[in-house]
Amino acid sequence: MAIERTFSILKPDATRRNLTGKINAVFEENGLRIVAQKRIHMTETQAKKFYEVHAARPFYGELVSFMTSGPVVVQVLEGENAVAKNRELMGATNPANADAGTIRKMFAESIEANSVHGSDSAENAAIEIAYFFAGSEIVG
Ligand code: RTP
Ligand code: MG
Repeated sequence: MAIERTFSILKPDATRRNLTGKINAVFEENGLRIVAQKRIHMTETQAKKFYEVHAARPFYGELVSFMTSGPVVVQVLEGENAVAKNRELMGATNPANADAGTIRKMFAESIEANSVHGSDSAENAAIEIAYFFAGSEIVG
């Protein structure tokens, strides 16, 4: 498998509880390199567009409110099989169903405040990375 990049967000519940270092340590200890990172407060417009795919779902409004409720850390992670590797490290969306040792099992508060986002495909990773980062901000 070639070296790949994925897009990650440390969500407002993680920044609020000062967990960014602990979560980054999980990435780094498992072969993912943080090649871009910045702390931002997402605007409502940004969050709505980012989660547009979920616009028809009942949780969309709450999700947008949650993602704009505090700062987030947006990141580009690089490594072998990075998309799948990150999804594996994150664990299931609902922490109640997440495997032991995953980020969501260790840190998530609820199905919504679940600490991390990770792209679900290489195609979406490229779109999501370009949504938040200029090429010059990514240093591999
Ligand atoms: P993500 O996109 O954040 O990496 O998470 P995911 O693929 O595991 O979950 P997805 O189905 O794409 O849902 C996106 C985010 O919406 C929130 N959510 N809330 N209240 C609910 O039933 C519900 N379901 C999903 C979570 O924050 C989830 O990560
Ligand atoms: Mg998703």
